[in-house]
Amino acid sequence: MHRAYLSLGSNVGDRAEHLAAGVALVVASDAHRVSQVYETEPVGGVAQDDFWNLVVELTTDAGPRELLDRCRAAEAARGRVRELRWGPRTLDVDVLLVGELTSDDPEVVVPHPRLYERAFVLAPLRELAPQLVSDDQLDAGVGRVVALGTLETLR
Ligand code: PH2
Ligand code: MG
Ligand code: MG
Repeated sequence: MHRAYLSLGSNVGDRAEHLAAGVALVVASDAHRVSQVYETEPVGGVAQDDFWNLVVELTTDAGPRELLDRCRAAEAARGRVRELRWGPRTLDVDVLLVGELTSDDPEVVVPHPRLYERAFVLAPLRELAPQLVSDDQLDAGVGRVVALGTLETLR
């Protein structure tokens, strides 16, 4: 068993419903914890609406490939079409960390290569795992983020 962390984001349609459905699909039957929802400024890509982002921690035996399959199934279930890189999306789910494992599979690089660049990942990750994100790392993350509360209170 290891602790794995996934990042979920949505900026099209009913963001709370996309995130809630996404969480249910990616956790499968694994024990898990969910961060608050953060309203976040889009980083990169085209001008687009603000995202809602959160991070899920899984206690799991699943490896990077199996987690990637779950991410893709959740995205497909929310009607995501492959679009512009970094463009608007109903649901994006990315594998951030899988315990101490590393993966150089080009489809699922672990740790996520941009994990420490982005406040929309660092703020919810630090909420669940403060030991993984220092003050300086959080300060270096790009983009405005505002905690909105738990997903349940937003639905
Ligand atoms: N995802 C991206 C690119 N930019 N910006 C925010 N705020 N939130 C995201 O989830 C996000 C992004 C690529 O997946
Ligand atoms: Mg992404
Ligand atoms: Mg993605």
